Amino acid sequence: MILYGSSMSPYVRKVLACAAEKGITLESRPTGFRDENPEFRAASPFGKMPALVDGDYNLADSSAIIHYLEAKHPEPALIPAEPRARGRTIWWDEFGDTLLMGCLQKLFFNRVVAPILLKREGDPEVADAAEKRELPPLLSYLEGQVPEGGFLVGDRLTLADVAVASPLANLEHMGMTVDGGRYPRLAAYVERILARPSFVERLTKERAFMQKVAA
Ligand SMILES: N[C@@H](CCC(=O)N[C@@H](CS)C(=O)NCC(=O)O)C(=O)O
Repeated sequence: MILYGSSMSPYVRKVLACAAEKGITLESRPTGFRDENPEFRAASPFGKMPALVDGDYNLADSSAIIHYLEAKHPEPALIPAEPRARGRTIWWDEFGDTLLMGCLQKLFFNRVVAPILLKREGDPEVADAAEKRELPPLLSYLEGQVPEGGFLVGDRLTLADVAVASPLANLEHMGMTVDGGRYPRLAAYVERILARPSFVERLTKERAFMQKVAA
């Protein structure tokens, strides 16, 4: 199976980490922002990453892809079957994709993607306003929800943990961290999830990439 997209995108990183947790090998084919690669475009009708190609089957959208992988390779399960646990897991996936990403992409686009990757001006005011006004309530909510040890849903890793930790990995690429003084549980939780082998290899490559492009 081929996965198009750069893991600098939290959506792509989420799929790669879920696949790694399930022991699925995905051939990662990095694409740039609004990439015109025809195979990628055929798999992603609106040009958004990630997109999956599995033989003659194409699928875009990180959550759709993860549900597909889960159905194809049920074990280990990342989406619990028990109704309440499943509902919560999907809530966290949605929280990561819309609320957290809705805020963080304003920071990442204007501070990294536009000025460093696209070589055009970002809008620092949009990024600053998102950091000041939108991010703190999201982090405070998470601080009250994440466990001291363990996982967001049940007693093992699920899509919920991957979906929440993946966007927060981009903070480091902007020279930021989850402030351990203000959000101690969250800082420890994110560090714990991102230290899993399913994230580590990818994050190491991303750090090297950031060092290269920001030099
Ligand atoms: N809901 C989609 C969102 C994908 C998405 O917005 N990806 C961004 C990168 S982080 C993208 O490709 N943006 C390009 C564009 O909007 O044209 C998913 O979960 O995969």
